[in-house]
Amino acid sequence: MRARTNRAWRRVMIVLATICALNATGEGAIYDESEVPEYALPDPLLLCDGTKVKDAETWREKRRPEILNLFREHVYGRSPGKPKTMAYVTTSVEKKALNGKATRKEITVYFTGREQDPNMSILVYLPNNRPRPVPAFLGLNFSGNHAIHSDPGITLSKQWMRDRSGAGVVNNRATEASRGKSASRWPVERILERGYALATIYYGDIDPDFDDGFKNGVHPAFYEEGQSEPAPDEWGSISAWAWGLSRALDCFETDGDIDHKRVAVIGHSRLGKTSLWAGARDERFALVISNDSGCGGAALSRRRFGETVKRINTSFPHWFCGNFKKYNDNEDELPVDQHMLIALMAPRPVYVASAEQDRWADPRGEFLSAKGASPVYELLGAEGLPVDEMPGLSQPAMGAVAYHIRPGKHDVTDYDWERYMDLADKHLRRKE
Ligand code: GTR
Repeated sequence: MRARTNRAWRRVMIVLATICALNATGEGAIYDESEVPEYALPDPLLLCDGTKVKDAETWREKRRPEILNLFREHVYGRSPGKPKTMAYVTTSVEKKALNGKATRKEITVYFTGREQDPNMSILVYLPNNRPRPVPAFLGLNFSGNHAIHSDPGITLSKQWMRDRSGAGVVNNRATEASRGKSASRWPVERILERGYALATIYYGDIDPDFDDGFKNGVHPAFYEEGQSEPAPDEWGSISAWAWGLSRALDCFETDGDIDHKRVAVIGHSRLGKTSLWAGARDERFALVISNDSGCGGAALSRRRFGETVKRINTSFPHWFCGNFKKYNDNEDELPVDQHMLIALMAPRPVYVASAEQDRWADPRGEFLSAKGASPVYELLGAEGLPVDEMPGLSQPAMGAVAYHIRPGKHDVTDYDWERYMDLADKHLRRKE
């Protein structure tokens, strides 16, 4: 009798666990191409008043600012400009890091110039055998600068971070055991060998990634008198992270090691959404890379494949601006779609990459978005995505708009990095 009751309980628990797992992976999500509803994409080359954009000047002067504003108002939210009183303090320099291959630097950026306000720490590796200033990859990281490499000289982050079993984070703080835990996503030695610097920042320095009504992170430091949360068209966390990336560029403009005119901004997943928004709003980024960025990143919202606008706004209410919630189950009313975000990079090179098993991020939607941006590139005399059909696995297509899908899961791999550096070699390398 008792054994039977136990068995029955076990069955109930298995059913419950299955339901939870389904929820986490997107129960009810569209994973079948035949279920994608019909949709019509807004034309990136049609002004809101219905006029066709026929030349580069009209794109630059009218349509580009129009689209940028639409994304600001309806999707990511407006952020403040460059603060007048920022301060940069170099906190460490090691000229013989990584067995002499690199110079390692750490720089603290004080956003308001005041020590008591939020600040971010930039970790920089510079190749020692290349003439300075060098081109660089700049990207936010998920688990602290110290997690990107086992180099014991990297300062351990003291910031809040999500507890992750096995990642050495205890009570929301990093421990020594977390050093190098994300190293597979950051092939530092290869990046240096190929002649690039790497700069990275823990995204939680800018805004810790949880919904607290914007009490922590950079937002409060920029509230107007009496303001206690962002207005519906003001910055959510993605906009804040992207704003932080621009502040790193400000810092590079003041130092002679990194060539601020040859910086590629890179990000994975939510940080891929962020690198795209950073590249769109700040044209100083010379190359923009979206690794598996999915919904609210490179994937077209109107396809509703995998993660949808409603899903993302429900799971992560702090990522986008308040206005974006109007488009929950209402994607067709969006005045933009994500191909127009990619188009904002034009004519600068942009790389959109997907992973075969990452269906939550809608690889086809990411491809179509890169393709949908291509007419803008062509209008500006640059090469759009040079294929009409979605390429097969590991067959990168590289115009100024580049795309690949590789086998495997939602992650950043060496394959991804090598392709990004191939695109960078075409556009960021000087004949030396
Ligand atoms: C997921 C989210 C995705 C993606 C991912 C990540 O939970 O649904 O949009 O951003 O997180 O950032 O790892």
